[in-house]
Amino acid sequence: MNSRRNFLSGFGRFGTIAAALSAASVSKVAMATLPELITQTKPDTMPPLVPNNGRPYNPVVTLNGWTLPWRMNQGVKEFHLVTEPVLREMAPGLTAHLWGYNGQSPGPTIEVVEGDRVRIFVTNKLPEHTSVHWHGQRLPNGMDGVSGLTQAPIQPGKTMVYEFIARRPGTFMYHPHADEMSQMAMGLMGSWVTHPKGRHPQIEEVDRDFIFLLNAYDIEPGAYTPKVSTMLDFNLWSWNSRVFPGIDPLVVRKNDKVRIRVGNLTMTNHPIHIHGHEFQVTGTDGGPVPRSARWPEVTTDVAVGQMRQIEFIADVEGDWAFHCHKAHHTMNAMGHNTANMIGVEQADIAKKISDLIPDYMSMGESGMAGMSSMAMPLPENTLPMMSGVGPFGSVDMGGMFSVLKVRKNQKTGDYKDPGWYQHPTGSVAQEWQGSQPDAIRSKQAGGELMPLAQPQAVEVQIRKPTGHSQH
Ligand SMILES: [Cu+2]
Repeated sequence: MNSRRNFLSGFGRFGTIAAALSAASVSKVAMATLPELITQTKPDTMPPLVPNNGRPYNPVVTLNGWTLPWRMNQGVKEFHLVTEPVLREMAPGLTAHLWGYNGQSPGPTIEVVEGDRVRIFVTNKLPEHTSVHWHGQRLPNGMDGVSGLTQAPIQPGKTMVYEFIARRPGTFMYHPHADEMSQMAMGLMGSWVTHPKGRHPQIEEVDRDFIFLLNAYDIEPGAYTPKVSTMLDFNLWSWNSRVFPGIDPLVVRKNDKVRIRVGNLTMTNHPIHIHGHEFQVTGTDGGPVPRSARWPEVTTDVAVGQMRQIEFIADVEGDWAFHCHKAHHTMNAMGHNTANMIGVEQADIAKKISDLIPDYMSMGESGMAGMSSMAMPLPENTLPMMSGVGPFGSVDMGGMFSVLKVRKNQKTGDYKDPGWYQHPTGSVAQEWQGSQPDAIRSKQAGGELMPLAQPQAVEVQIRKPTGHSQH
């Protein structure tokens, strides 16, 4: 109750009113105190939360996140979410001022079991009203969380209660349905998993089950707070409000059956791509995909407002890239709005400019790869466009990029980073040491199959001007 009193005091006389109102409305429903407010400030991937009551299930691992503990109250699972301003380290060197739930953006993952009765208290510590929409759930209309349409908004300082039965097993998310443009651009969102209550014909048991949300921010180099009016030109493409190299690897044991659940709350689609393995899309936020409707893929597009759950057997050891396939989405803020300088000789001009600006550095004369290894002066709180150092040098990546680490010696249930993959001798691409053969060039333009059409000779008759024939 202490933390609750503290935040209410922040609202001055308004807080006193809010406290009186929320206490009255809560006691009718819960007939008890609010569930303890549990917060998390670290951006680390927390170990899966093994349930200690209710129906058993195999918990998920939230990438750079955590699962919200609950309390059982007469057979009802009670959760307490609090919306509040948070500090989120998106990668070492960049901390964003975001809005989140329980100390983090995204908020904690909520995990329940099909058939569970769920009661969620939502306390609003934001400076404006909010609501929570439970994306994908079957629930009474009045629990759907659309501010103004199905409920009054949750005013600052107030707590409202949602209650429904988690009817469908699957992959879901939650987010505000009030001033969405600002609140989602500020990072208010979270994941939700409803586990099947027993064996389900379309849902397989897996060894490792990961979940994260795709989100995006527009934070000017040197700034801390995202611009909320940006519609398309975001400069930080993130997974659970982290960007590479700040995104943890997905660590699995060789031959594990792996499920990865991805939801998209950005303003554009993301083709999510994995190396070295093919997968099937086994479910969406609409439910499990019937087996007869699944096909193999190595990339699946996750459109705006969609969730995809992919599954595969991780049967090849290695450090496999796992990323969004849009090249701009694996870059950080400094990559935006830079001119293409490929092929532009800059030596002379760089010298002239550096007489005026000593720190000046010419950029991108032979592509932008050099950017990742340059020690370039950056504005404070700003990441280089791309970075991350692997065992062979710079990875030249940022944004929506991580690594699937498959190891035969990884212990069951161990998610610790095993370090870089030790490649068997002779299995790494290497420099060709022989001589370079001459290039064989075709003697004529066009191939043999379809030679170029020969232009017809046109006879041109020139009529000389008449009347001056003796020129
Ligand atoms: Cu993308």
